[in-house]
Amino acid sequence: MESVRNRSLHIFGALAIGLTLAGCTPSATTPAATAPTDPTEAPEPTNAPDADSGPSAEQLAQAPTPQPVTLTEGLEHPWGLTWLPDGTMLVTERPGRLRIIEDGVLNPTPVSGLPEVFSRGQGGLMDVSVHPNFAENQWVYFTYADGTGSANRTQVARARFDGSALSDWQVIFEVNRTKEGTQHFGSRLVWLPDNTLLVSVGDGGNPPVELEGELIRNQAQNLSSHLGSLVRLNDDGSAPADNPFVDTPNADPTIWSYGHRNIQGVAIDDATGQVWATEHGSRGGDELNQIEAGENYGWPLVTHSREYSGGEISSERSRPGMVDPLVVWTPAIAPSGLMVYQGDQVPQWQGDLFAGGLVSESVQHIELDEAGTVANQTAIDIGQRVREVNQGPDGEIYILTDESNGRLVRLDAG
Ligand SMILES: [Ca+2]
Repeated sequence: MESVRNRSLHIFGALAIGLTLAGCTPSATTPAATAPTDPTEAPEPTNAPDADSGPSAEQLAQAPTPQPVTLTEGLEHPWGLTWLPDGTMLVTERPGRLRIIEDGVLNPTPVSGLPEVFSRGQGGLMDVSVHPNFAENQWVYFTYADGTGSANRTQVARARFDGSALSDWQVIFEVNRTKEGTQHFGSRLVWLPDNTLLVSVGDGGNPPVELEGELIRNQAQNLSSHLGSLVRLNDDGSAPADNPFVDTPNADPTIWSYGHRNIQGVAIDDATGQVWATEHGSRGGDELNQIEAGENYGWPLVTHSREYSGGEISSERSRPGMVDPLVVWTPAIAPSGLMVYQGDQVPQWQGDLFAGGLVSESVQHIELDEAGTVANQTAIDIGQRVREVNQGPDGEIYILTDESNGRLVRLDAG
């Protein structure tokens, strides 16, 4: 089963290039563009039990219906979620706290040892991720906004965690441009199998925010700028020697892909090695992308989204040499948090994507067919803004809701 998916996804990579060159738009070829994003309009699950006879065992086995179960609350705008090798959860809160959850119980005392972060608007403490070799080195990694309202940037730091406190805080990466305002910091952290680290960085903000005499969003096409990119780092923050632009004049060697507006969902399929990312559009035009090293994802030259005022950002939806999204969400779901299901509990979900939505207050369950195209998309109503979706070491799906009284929710196969 996995080997079939493996092959089909690799084949799809070639097909996707063909589609790009042919100028096909994903909104015309996938059901995503018409999928309802308002949770009140979510359709009945296609496997809804028949009222008279009830579902057969076979029907239930084919398509379980995900059910959200709240485990705990009292988290202030929780943002990122990770696990220590012993199963303990670590959760960030955007104002700048790290919290511990053990056996579903929130420890009332925040972890000590974090610096002050720039916590305004979309900025603050964002993602957290445990080093793959945590048992040997005790490193925990963070992304956060640093600076002031007139000059701020996304940073990555690591610190050693002894189970109750952080020490030896080290800033290992900072975005090489400062910006004003409180928008578009990114920022997710995901480890690749070779123990390099992917970090998403936002484009810096909406008009009228400018940098170097033009709209700051244009930085997403500037290979010397981290803004609007996905960077790949060694675990000490240095640039891996096999990054795609290490030999490109004037390009920053940490950049892995670019032309992104603001990625807040990144996931890797361990079975195939495929990296996936969701990014916010402006008004509509949110995207799901298959990420490949060295590729340009178009922003702001090519986009399905419009200015918040309604005007065009670009007349172009696709361009040769730029990668088209696999899914476009219009109206916007405001995607944040992404995972590839790799658990044992529900074999039918293997390789499926689960994408959180802030505005949609839902999790989008995206099923891929054997050819790697989107076969079906279902909105799972959560009823609160969804910031993070992540798979636990127990194979379960966990969700954080972006509220002042935010929740940890588990998605059970009902
Ligand atoms: Ca794009």
